[in-house]
Amino acid sequence: MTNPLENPTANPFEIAREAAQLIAERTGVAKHDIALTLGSGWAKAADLIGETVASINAADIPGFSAPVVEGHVATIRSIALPNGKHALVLGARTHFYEGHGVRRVVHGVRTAAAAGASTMILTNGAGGIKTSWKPGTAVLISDHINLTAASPLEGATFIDLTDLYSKRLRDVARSVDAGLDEGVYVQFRGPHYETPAEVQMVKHFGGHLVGMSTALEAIAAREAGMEVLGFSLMTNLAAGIQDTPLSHAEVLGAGREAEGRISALLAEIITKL
Ligand code: 8IG
Repeated sequence: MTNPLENPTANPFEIAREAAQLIAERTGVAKHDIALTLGSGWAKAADLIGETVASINAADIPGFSAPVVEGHVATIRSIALPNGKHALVLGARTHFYEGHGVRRVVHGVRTAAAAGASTMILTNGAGGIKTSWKPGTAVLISDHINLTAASPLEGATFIDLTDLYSKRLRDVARSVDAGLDEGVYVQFRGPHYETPAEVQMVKHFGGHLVGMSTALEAIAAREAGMEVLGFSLMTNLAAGIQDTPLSHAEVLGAGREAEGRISALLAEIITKL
């Protein structure tokens, strides 16, 4: 099945509106307040934050497609939160390295905005550069460096990215866990991990986490007027910081180990939003 976003003359915001309308119909929830993208290690949060109202196969919604990475699920879930709000959990992240273009990468965020969400919570698994962080550490994203050489914005769309990762929301997160550290997330294109030299470059220009998602999505969320909260689960030390090779199995293992703890933390933060 071809994805409507592959048509270069299609309007991606129009497709996001269609997707949001179908989600509203299928879930029976007219407006969602908060949206979450749950990356490696964060999936359990969906079970903890509230009552699942509906679970939809993402591939049935315009513009979405099945995920390619093991450990990712291709469902869109509507969850009723204890405070009466509704959360939309996007379990079908499309990564830039898949090569389908930036429109596909940010479609979930645009759909969430069209569904009414004013808060976007972006989570991921990432490599860490600070040696004080051990695998399994959850880190607040304070800012990003976008090394993809791409942008979700098209044309002369000049968007301010000061305070992109909302200071207000980071403070809310720290009111739940005062020990939460924060760092600058650096998005590489991937899918290869970095060389040790690239990791040293990142370290010198002020990055603390390396990954393959989130920055492009955060930009699209800001364009849509959403407030962004970002979290990385550090699953591994970045290449050359740890002296052993990186493996996807190691990443998945650290995610499984940390999953219960960080998902409970995220669920508690959501009650305060
Ligand atoms: I999980 O070390 C995870 N994702 N680029 N580098 C990059 N992405 C990652 C890493 C990492 N760990």
